[in-house]
Amino acid sequence: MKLYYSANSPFVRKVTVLAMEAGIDGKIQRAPASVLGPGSEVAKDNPLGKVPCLITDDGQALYDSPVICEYLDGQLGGGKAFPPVGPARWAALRRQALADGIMDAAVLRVMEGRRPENERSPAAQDKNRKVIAGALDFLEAEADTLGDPKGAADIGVIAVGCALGYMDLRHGGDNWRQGRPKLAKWFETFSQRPSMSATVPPG
Ligand SMILES: N[C@@H](CCC(=O)N[C@@H](CS)C(=O)NCC(=O)O)C(=O)O
Repeated sequence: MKLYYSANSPFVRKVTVLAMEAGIDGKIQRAPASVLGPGSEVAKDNPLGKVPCLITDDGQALYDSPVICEYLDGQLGGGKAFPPVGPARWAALRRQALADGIMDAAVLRVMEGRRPENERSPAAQDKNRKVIAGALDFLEAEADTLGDPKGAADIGVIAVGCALGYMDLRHGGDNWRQGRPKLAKWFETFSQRPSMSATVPPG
């Protein structure tokens, strides 16, 4: 299998953490994609021009990260990270969606900050900040349900860990831990999992 990646992408990190937790990371070769978007090399396989994109051994291109994670877990990893149909599954998928939403808004803030100053939208930045803050508040409120940060990790908590890691990487100035002590404590221990410490983004 081949995984198109960029080193700091939180979505790529989510895929790698899941693969490590499942013990199948060694089956994945990595292809750096430094240029993204239309016309890029990855766009030949993923018309959206985004990473992560996984090319399976039978030549199928899979995207986006939730699809890749479900493939790796279900096809090769023994199905530990995606619970079977039932309440635990919907809770894990909903939590992944929430964490992916934090990542989306956090990435948009980075992209916006790279635009020429006269093209930036303070309203868009403000909206993305509020989206992130609201989602983090929600996670703080449900922090007691995140489970043992040293125990089994489903796709929901893996995604939350990667979203928080990306906040530290790109938006440290937000001080997301402030006012969110339970989430901060959970993340402190979750970050120490070998899959998390091995995938700290270089920045
Ligand atoms: N929903 C996608 C989001 C992936 C994404 O936004 N990737 C970013 C890198 S962090 C990207 O490739 N951006 C390139 C672009 O938007 O042109 C997923 O879960 O994989």
